[in-house]
Formats: sequence, C-alpha cells, structure tokens
Amino acid sequence: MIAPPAVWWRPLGRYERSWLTIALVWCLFLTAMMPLWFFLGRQNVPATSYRVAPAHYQKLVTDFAQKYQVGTENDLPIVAPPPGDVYLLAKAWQWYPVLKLKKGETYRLHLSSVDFQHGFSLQPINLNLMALPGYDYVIRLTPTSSGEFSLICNEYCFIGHHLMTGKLVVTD
Ligand SMILES: [Cu+2]
Repeated sequence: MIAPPAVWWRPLGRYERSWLTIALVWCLFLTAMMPLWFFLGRQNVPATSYRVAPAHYQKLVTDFAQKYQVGTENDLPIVAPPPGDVYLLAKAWQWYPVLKLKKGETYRLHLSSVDFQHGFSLQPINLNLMALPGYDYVIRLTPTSSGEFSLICNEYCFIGHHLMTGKLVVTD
C-alpha cells in the first residue's frame, strides 16, 4: 500500500476559483429570486379558496347553469351569466357547463371538483389551476381577448383523463 502524500491537494487554481465564484453567485441569486419572484412575479393567480361540500357545489353549479342557460352544445348547457359569480365544475370526465363570458367584464370564477383531483388548463392562454373536491377556488378573471378557448385536464384523473376537454367562449 502506498500512503497518499501528506498534502494531496493543490491550492485552488485561477480557473477553479473563478468557476466556484460564478457558481456561488448564481446560487445566491437564485435563492434570492425565489421569495422575490413570489411577490413580484405576475404568475400568481389572484384567488381565494373556501371549503365546500361537493354535493353543495354541484347544486350551486346546476342552479347557476339553469338560470343563465342560453343554449346547448354536446349535451352541455351553454351559460351566459352577467359579470359577478360564475361557476365551473370538474367531474370525471367533463367540464360543466360551457361558459360564455364577455370581454372586459370581471368575473369571480368558482372552480371545484366533485370527485377526483382535476387540473384546469385554459388553452392557448396556458392558465393553470387546480380543481379539488371539497374546495371552492375563486379566481378574479377579466377576459382580455375574445374567441373560443379550450379547457383540458392536466392532472391525471383515471381512465377518461385524455377525454376531459371543455370549452370557454369569450364574446366582444
Ligand atoms: Cu384529468
């Protein structure tokens, strides 16, 4: 056996010192950005959440849909509510109902699930929210462009997950 020399390392070279400094500065920068971005980033959805019994939420949505229904599409009611509280329900495996909103108006979009955890994903805007049973998630929403938007589920919710699509319409 050969014993290693008493001092087997050499003092840091210029390059190693530079790279270590760059790595340290980058780590500190990223660490500072985590809390900063939480407060300054515009990615945070203005939302609040409340506890709600799934059966109660289901009733709220069906009453709401009946009240403001203006049509039907693929057996789903098309609902055109006035600005204010609007309801959307995620269930295996559909988004209920088809909401018809007005550009520039402000809504309080309620979102919840009656069975599994689903993922609300509005395309092509790429607005992503969680739909959880037992929680009413309320999002302040002001559509800024008109057209037809697709809703997909981006949280795996068993066998019908890939079929869980919906629609949201914004009119001028
Ligand atoms: Cu899903």
